[in-house]
Amino acid sequence: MRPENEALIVIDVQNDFCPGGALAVAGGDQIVPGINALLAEFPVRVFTQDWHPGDHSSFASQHPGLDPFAVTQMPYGPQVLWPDHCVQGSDGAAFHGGLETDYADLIIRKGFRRAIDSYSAFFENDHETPTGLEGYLRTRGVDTLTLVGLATDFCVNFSAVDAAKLGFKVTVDTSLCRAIDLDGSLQAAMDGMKAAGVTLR
Ligand code: VGL
Ligand code: ZN
Repeated sequence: MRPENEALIVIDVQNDFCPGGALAVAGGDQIVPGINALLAEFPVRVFTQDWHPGDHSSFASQHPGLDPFAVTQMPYGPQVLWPDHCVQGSDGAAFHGGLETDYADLIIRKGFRRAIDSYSAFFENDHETPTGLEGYLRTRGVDTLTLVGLATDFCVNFSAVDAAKLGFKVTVDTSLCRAIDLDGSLQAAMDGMKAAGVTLR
Protein backbone atom coordinates (compact mmCIF):
# COMPACT_ATOMS: atom_id res chain seq x y z
CA MET A 1 0.00 0.00 0.00
CA ARG A 2 1.25 3.48 -0.87
CA PRO A 3 1.40 6.15 1.86
CA GLU A 4 -1.71 8.16 2.77
CA ASN A 5 -0.59 11.25 0.81
CA GLU A 6 -0.78 9.44 -2.55
CA ALA A 7 -3.75 9.29 -4.91
CA LEU A 8 -4.35 7.42 -8.15
CA ILE A 9 -6.34 9.46 -10.68
CA VAL A 10 -7.98 7.32 -13.38
CA ILE A 11 -8.85 9.52 -16.33
CA ASP A 12 -11.86 8.84 -18.61
CA VAL A 13 -11.70 5.04 -19.02
CA GLN A 14 -15.09 5.11 -20.74
CA ASN A 15 -16.65 3.07 -23.53
CA ASP A 16 -16.52 5.89 -26.09
CA PHE A 17 -12.71 6.07 -25.74
CA CYS A 18 -12.31 2.30 -26.19
CA PRO A 19 -12.41 0.29 -29.44
CA GLY A 20 -15.97 0.40 -30.83
CA GLY A 21 -16.66 3.74 -29.13
CA ALA A 22 -17.48 7.09 -30.71
CA LEU A 23 -13.99 8.54 -30.13
CA ALA A 24 -12.06 5.29 -29.92
CA VAL A 25 -8.46 5.43 -28.76
CA ALA A 26 -6.37 2.56 -30.18
CA GLY A 27 -5.77 0.02 -27.42
CA GLY A 28 -7.85 2.01 -24.94
CA ASP A 29 -9.25 -1.18 -23.43
CA GLN A 30 -5.80 -2.77 -22.97
CA ILE A 31 -5.01 -0.63 -19.94
CA VAL A 32 -7.97 -1.82 -17.85
CA PRO A 33 -6.40 -4.88 -16.13
CA GLY A 34 -3.28 -2.92 -15.19
CA ILE A 35 -5.35 -0.07 -13.76
CA ASN A 36 -7.41 -2.52 -11.69
CA ALA A 37 -4.20 -3.96 -10.24
CA LEU A 38 -2.79 -0.51 -9.45
CA LEU A 39 -6.02 0.66 -7.75
CA ALA A 40 -5.46 -1.86 -4.97
CA GLU A 41 -2.19 -0.13 -4.03
CA PHE A 42 -3.52 3.40 -3.44
CA PRO A 43 -5.22 4.79 -0.33
CA VAL A 44 -7.02 7.50 -2.35
CA ARG A 45 -8.65 6.72 -5.69
CA VAL A 46 -10.40 9.18 -7.98
CA PHE A 47 -11.99 8.47 -11.35
CA THR A 48 -12.93 11.11 -13.91
CA GLN A 49 -15.80 10.80 -16.36
CA ASP A 50 -16.20 12.93 -19.49
CA TRP A 51 -19.89 13.90 -19.26
CA HIS A 52 -21.33 16.06 -22.03
CA PRO A 53 -24.85 17.29 -22.79
CA GLY A 54 -26.05 16.07 -26.22
CA ASP A 55 -25.57 19.54 -27.71
CA HIS A 56 -22.10 20.16 -26.29
CA SER A 57 -20.17 22.89 -28.11
CA SER A 58 -17.09 20.63 -28.53
CA PHE A 59 -19.11 18.40 -30.87
CA ALA A 60 -18.54 18.98 -34.60
CA SER A 61 -22.27 18.25 -35.05
CA GLN A 62 -22.95 21.65 -33.41
CA HIS A 63 -20.86 23.51 -36.02
CA PRO A 64 -22.44 23.23 -39.48
CA GLY A 65 -19.77 23.02 -42.17
CA LEU A 66 -17.03 21.80 -39.83
CA ASP A 67 -15.91 18.19 -39.57
CA PRO A 68 -14.71 16.19 -36.57
CA PHE A 69 -11.07 16.89 -35.70
CA ALA A 70 -11.17 20.41 -37.20
CA VAL A 71 -9.98 23.15 -34.86
CA THR A 72 -12.21 26.15 -34.21
CA GLN A 73 -11.87 29.27 -32.12
CA MET A 74 -13.89 29.45 -28.88
CA PRO A 75 -14.05 32.47 -26.52
CA TYR A 76 -11.51 30.62 -24.32
CA GLY A 77 -9.12 29.70 -27.16
CA PRO A 78 -8.67 27.04 -29.84
CA GLN A 79 -10.84 23.94 -29.53
CA VAL A 80 -10.67 20.63 -31.43
CA LEU A 81 -14.15 19.58 -32.60
CA TRP A 82 -14.92 15.98 -31.73
CA PRO A 83 -17.42 13.39 -32.86
CA ASP A 84 -20.36 13.30 -30.42
CA HIS A 85 -19.07 11.31 -27.42
CA CYS A 86 -19.68 10.63 -23.73
CA VAL A 87 -23.22 11.98 -23.81
CA GLN A 88 -24.62 12.04 -20.27
CA GLY A 89 -26.35 8.77 -19.42
CA SER A 90 -25.38 6.97 -22.65
CA ASP A 91 -23.56 3.62 -22.85
CA GLY A 92 -20.65 5.47 -24.40
CA ALA A 93 -20.29 7.61 -21.29
CA ALA A 94 -20.28 4.58 -18.98
CA PHE A 95 -16.99 3.32 -17.62
CA HIS A 96 -15.44 0.35 -19.45
CA GLY A 97 -17.24 -2.74 -18.15
CA GLY A 98 -14.03 -4.34 -16.93
CA LEU A 99 -12.93 -1.38 -14.84
CA GLU A 100 -13.30 -2.04 -11.11
CA THR A 101 -15.23 1.14 -10.34
CA ASP A 102 -16.10 0.01 -6.80
CA TYR A 103 -12.62 1.24 -5.88
CA ALA A 104 -13.58 4.88 -6.57
CA ASP A 105 -13.66 7.19 -3.54
CA LEU A 106 -14.76 10.02 -5.82
CA ILE A 107 -15.99 10.22 -9.39
CA ILE A 108 -15.52 13.66 -10.85
CA ARG A 109 -17.57 14.53 -13.94
CA LYS A 110 -16.43 17.21 -16.34
CA GLY A 111 -17.48 18.81 -19.62
CA PHE A 112 -21.09 19.16 -18.42
CA ARG A 113 -21.40 22.86 -19.36
CA ARG A 114 -22.53 23.23 -22.96
CA ALA A 115 -20.35 26.25 -23.76
CA ILE A 116 -17.00 24.99 -22.51
CA ASP A 117 -14.98 21.81 -22.83
CA SER A 118 -13.02 20.37 -19.93
CA TYR A 119 -10.06 18.13 -20.65
CA SER A 120 -8.40 18.57 -17.27
CA ALA A 121 -9.62 16.98 -14.06
CA PHE A 122 -8.80 20.29 -12.31
CA PHE A 123 -9.90 23.16 -14.59
CA GLU A 124 -12.15 23.60 -17.60
CA ASN A 125 -10.57 24.63 -20.89
CA ASP A 126 -10.61 28.33 -19.91
CA HIS A 127 -7.90 27.23 -17.44
CA GLU A 128 -9.72 29.01 -14.60
CA THR A 129 -13.08 27.38 -13.83
CA PRO A 130 -12.28 24.76 -11.18
CA THR A 131 -13.82 21.28 -11.00
CA GLY A 132 -13.34 21.05 -7.24
CA LEU A 133 -10.80 18.21 -7.38
CA GLU A 134 -7.95 20.30 -6.00
CA GLY A 135 -9.89 21.01 -2.80
CA TYR A 136 -10.90 17.37 -2.43
CA LEU A 137 -7.32 16.15 -2.69
CA ARG A 138 -5.85 18.82 -0.40
CA THR A 139 -8.47 18.32 2.29
CA ARG A 140 -7.66 14.62 2.25
CA GLY A 141 -3.98 15.42 2.72
CA VAL A 142 -2.90 14.30 -0.74
CA ASP A 143 0.16 15.93 -2.34
CA THR A 144 1.39 13.18 -4.69
CA LEU A 145 -0.51 11.89 -7.72
CA THR A 146 -0.21 9.08 -10.23
CA LEU A 147 -2.28 9.54 -13.39
CA VAL A 148 -3.40 6.83 -15.81
CA GLY A 149 -6.11 6.58 -18.47
CA LEU A 150 -7.34 8.16 -21.70
CA ALA A 151 -6.25 9.95 -23.64
CA THR A 152 -2.55 10.57 -22.99
CA ASP A 153 -2.39 13.67 -25.19
CA PHE A 154 -5.65 15.33 -24.12
CA CYS A 155 -7.28 14.66 -20.76
CA VAL A 156 -4.29 12.96 -19.10
CA ASN A 157 -1.93 15.66 -20.39
CA PHE A 158 -4.10 18.62 -19.33
CA SER A 159 -4.74 17.04 -15.92
CA ALA A 160 -1.06 16.29 -15.31
CA VAL A 161 0.12 19.79 -16.30
CA ASP A 162 -2.57 21.49 -14.18
CA ALA A 163 -1.74 19.26 -11.20
CA ALA A 164 1.96 20.10 -11.48
CA LYS A 165 1.15 23.84 -11.75
CA LEU A 166 -0.93 23.51 -8.58
CA GLY A 167 2.11 22.11 -6.78
CA PHE A 168 1.27 18.40 -6.70
CA LYS A 169 4.08 15.90 -7.32
CA VAL A 170 2.85 14.17 -10.48
CA THR A 171 3.74 10.93 -12.23
CA VAL A 172 2.04 9.74 -15.43
CA ASP A 173 2.33 5.98 -15.92
CA THR A 174 2.42 5.97 -19.72
CA SER A 175 2.15 2.16 -19.86
CA LEU A 176 -1.40 2.60 -18.52
CA CYS A 177 -2.36 5.40 -20.94
CA ARG A 178 -3.21 5.44 -24.64
CA ALA A 179 -3.20 8.43 -27.03
CA ILE A 180 -5.42 9.90 -29.76
CA ASP A 181 -2.34 11.40 -31.49
CA LEU A 182 -3.77 14.10 -33.77
CA ASP A 183 -1.08 15.88 -35.81
CA GLY A 184 1.79 15.25 -33.41
CA SER A 185 -0.30 15.90 -30.31
CA LEU A 186 1.29 12.98 -28.44
CA GLN A 187 4.85 14.28 -28.82
CA ALA A 188 3.73 17.82 -27.93
CA ALA A 189 1.97 16.48 -24.83
CA MET A 190 5.02 14.49 -23.71
CA ASP A 191 7.24 17.56 -24.15
CA GLY A 192 4.74 19.78 -22.34
CA MET A 193 4.36 17.40 -19.41
CA LYS A 194 8.15 17.10 -19.02
CA ALA A 195 8.53 20.89 -19.14
CA ALA A 196 5.89 21.19 -16.40
CA GLY A 197 7.88 18.88 -14.15
CA VAL A 198 5.72 15.77 -14.58
CA THR A 199 7.53 12.45 -14.19
CA LEU A 200 6.80 10.14 -17.13
CA ARG A 201 7.29 6.44 -16.73
C1 VGL B 1 -11.02 13.53 -24.25
C2 VGL B 1 -11.32 14.51 -26.30
C3 VGL B 1 -12.58 14.93 -25.93
C4 VGL B 1 -10.12 12.74 -23.36
C5 VGL B 1 -12.27 13.95 -23.87
O1 VGL B 1 -10.64 12.08 -22.42
O2 VGL B 1 -8.89 12.75 -23.59
N1 VGL B 1 -10.55 13.82 -25.46
N2 VGL B 1 -13.05 14.64 -24.71
ZN1 ZN C 1 -15.06 15.10 -24.30
